[in-house]
Amino acid sequence: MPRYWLRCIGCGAEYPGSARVYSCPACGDLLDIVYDMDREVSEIPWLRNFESRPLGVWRYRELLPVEDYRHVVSMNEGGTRLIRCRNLERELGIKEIYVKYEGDNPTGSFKDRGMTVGVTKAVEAGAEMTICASTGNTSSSLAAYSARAGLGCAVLVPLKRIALGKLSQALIHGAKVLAVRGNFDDCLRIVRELSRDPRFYFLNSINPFRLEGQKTAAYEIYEQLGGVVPDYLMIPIGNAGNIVAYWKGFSDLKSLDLADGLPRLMGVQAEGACPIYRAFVEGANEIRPLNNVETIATAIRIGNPVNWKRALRAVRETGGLVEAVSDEEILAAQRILASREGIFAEPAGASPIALLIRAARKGLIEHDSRVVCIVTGHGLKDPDIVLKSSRNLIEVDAEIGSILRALEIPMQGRLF
Ligand code: AN7
Repeated sequence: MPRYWLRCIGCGAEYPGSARVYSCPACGDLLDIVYDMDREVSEIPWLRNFESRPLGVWRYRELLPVEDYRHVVSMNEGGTRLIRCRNLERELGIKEIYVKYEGDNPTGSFKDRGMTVGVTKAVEAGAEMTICASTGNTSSSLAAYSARAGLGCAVLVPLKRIALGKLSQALIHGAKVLAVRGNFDDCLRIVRELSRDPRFYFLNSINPFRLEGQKTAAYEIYEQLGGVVPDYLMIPIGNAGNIVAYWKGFSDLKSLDLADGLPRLMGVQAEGACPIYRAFVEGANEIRPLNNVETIATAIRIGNPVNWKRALRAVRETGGLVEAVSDEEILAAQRILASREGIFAEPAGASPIALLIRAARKGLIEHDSRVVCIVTGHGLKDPDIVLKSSRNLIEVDAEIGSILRALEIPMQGRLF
C-alpha cells in the first residue's frame, strides 16, 4: 500500500500520489492528500517527544507527501514564534492571547510552508517552469523556492495592486513578473488554463501539495502550547487555502488521539472582498463570486476564492464563524499590534487582530479563552500603507534645541 495518495473532495475518486493532476480529472473538484494513518502513527517520532528535530515543516515529514525527504527544496521554513500578547489580554479582558507570527518564514509569509512541499513536488515531477497567480506573497515565495531549485518561474500579479515588498522579492529572485491589467481572479483564471500545458507546473493553492505544508502550523501550535489546542483560531481568508490547511492539521491531531477537539475556526475577510462571509451569514451552501473587490489588504483582495467549499465546512463543523471587517478596523488593528505588542503585520496579517478586537467587544468569546491569531505576513511587505496611514515624520534642524522643541520637552531641567 502506498504511503499517501490523492482523493477528490467531490466525487471521492482516488489517484496515485505521483499523478500530475491539480484537480479531479473525473469531476473537476479539488483534490486532497490522504495518508495511511495506521502505518504513519507508529512511525511518527514527534509523537514520542523526539527532540532532535527542530520545530518546522519537515519535523513532520512522516505526514508530508514527498518521495524522498533528503531531496526537499527547503530553507528551514516554519518553526515560527508563538508570541504571548499580555497587553492585548489586559485590554480585551481575555485570558490567553497568542500571535503565531508567520512573518518569521524565509520570505516573510506563511506561503513558504506550502512552497517547500509544492516546489519539491515540481522537481519530483521533472518540471522546468513553475507558474502561479498571486496577490503578492505566493509570488515572492514561489520565486524564491523556484530559484533555489533551479527552475524557471512565471508569476501573474494584478497591475498596481501588489505591495512593494512582495513585488521586489519576486523580481530579485529572478521570476518573470507579469503585471496583468485585471484583478487577481483574472490572473488565476488564466493560470488555470495554462496549467493544462505540461510545460508549466502550477502552484496556486488548488495544488493540493501546498496545503500539506501549510497544515504543519497547526501541529506547531499544539506543541508550542505544551500539547493542547487553542479554543479559538483567528485567521484571514483570501483564497481560503490556509484555513483549510489548519482544519486539516488540527483534525489530524484529533484522529491521532492527541487532542479531544478542534479549535473554533474564526475566519476574517475584508468588507470589500467577502464572498465567503456573505455565504456564511446567509446560511448558503455556495458562494456568489464578486466581480469588484476592493480593500487596502491587497493580499486578500479576492472575489472568487477556490477553496470556499471546504472553508465553509471547516467553520461550520468547528462551531466557528466568518466575519468581515472594514479597512479602518484592519489599519487600527495593525497599529495596535505594533504599538502595544511590538509585532509588525501586513494589513491582511493584522485582520485576525481586528476580528479579535471586535469579537471581544461584542462578547463573542469567553473571558477565560485561549486564542491564537495567525499573523500571516510580515509588516515590511507593505511599507507604503504605513506611511500613508501613520503620523507624519517630524522634520527638525540638526541642533538640540530643535529636537527638544519637537519632543515638547523644556530646555531647562534635566531629563535624567
Ligand atoms: C498575508 O499571495 O492569495 O486564504 O496570492 O498573503 O490561503 O488565500 C495570499 C493570501 C492571508 C489569505 N494573509 O490566505 C497570494 C495570496 C496573507 C496572504 C492570505 C494571503 P488564503
